[in-house]
Amino acid sequence: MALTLYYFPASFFSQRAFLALEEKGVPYQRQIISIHSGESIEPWYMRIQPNGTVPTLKHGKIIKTDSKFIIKYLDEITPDAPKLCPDPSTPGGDRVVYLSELMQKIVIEQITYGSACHRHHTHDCKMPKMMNLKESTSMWDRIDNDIRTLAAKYPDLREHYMAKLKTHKDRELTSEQGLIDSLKACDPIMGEIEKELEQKWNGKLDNFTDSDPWLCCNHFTIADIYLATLLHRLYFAGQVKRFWGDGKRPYLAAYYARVQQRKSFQTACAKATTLRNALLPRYVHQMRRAFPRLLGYSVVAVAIGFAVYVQYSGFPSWWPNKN
Ligand SMILES: N[C@@H](CCC(=O)N[C@@H](CS)C(=O)NCC(=O)O)C(=O)O
Repeated sequence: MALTLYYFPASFFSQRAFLALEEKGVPYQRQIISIHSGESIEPWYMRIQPNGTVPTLKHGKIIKTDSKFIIKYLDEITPDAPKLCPDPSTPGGDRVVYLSELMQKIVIEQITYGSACHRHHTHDCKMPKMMNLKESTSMWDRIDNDIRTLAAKYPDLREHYMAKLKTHKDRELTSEQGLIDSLKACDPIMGEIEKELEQKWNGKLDNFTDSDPWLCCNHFTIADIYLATLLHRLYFAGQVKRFWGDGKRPYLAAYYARVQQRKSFQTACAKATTLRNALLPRYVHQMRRAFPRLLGYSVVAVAIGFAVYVQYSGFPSWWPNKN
């Protein structure tokens, strides 16, 4: 049975699921859902993911939403592969649970949008310039208006649309204070991870081989998926200097350099976060959405052009019935 991942390449939580699929090496398909132009709130998508968020994994009739449950599900369907979520009673298994829950506490959406909108809190921010405060605010306002329209049009989905509006309102992703608070709360978590790596790697900061451990275990686990995607996002948000730049946390710096060599990371994170991947899906979706209207305009324009032509020059010779 085919696996399909609905995702957005630049989305943090999508990258977790994408990386897990690449780690597992199972065959699967991907379908981009543009979260910035309202594709994730289209009724067909809300019917499979009522939160209207990415990622979602479809496996035949089974639908898994939320990156954490997708990762757990991949363990279930690949019983012979190393576990991304090892049993907490196995060596390192308890640390996997503890550290992945710790990283879940970071409000990454606030750091992402906040950094893009308030660049004076960043250093060398890689987020597209058009994700500035004005553009981001008007983008979220536009999406919220679309949600209201869709809630009125699709009564069976109204409850989900209203819940979605509320989450958008509660988060206020573009708030500067929200960014400051989230960065502050992230710092001790990065400190704990640095300590964990120091104990695990014991002075080793380069020339890693396959036999060297990862964050908690000898193999790559969900804790590594969370850390790899987190460091990559902080790099994009221009937060390297704050958290591990200038020799501040050498193990985190070594970890990020090491994970960039990993093939799964290159596919799911590095190649996925190009400017093209961040912006193109939005335009493709907008064009697709506008297509019926553009087609309508074109038909009307051709009809008017033809009528004007007939008025001045008569029917063309190929016209079947000239009477
Ligand atoms: N807890 C969910 C979070 C999913 C989520 O918030 N995804 C973001 C993209 S990173 C999204 O779809 N945002 C669009 C929106 O909230 O409208 C998970 O782990 O998958």
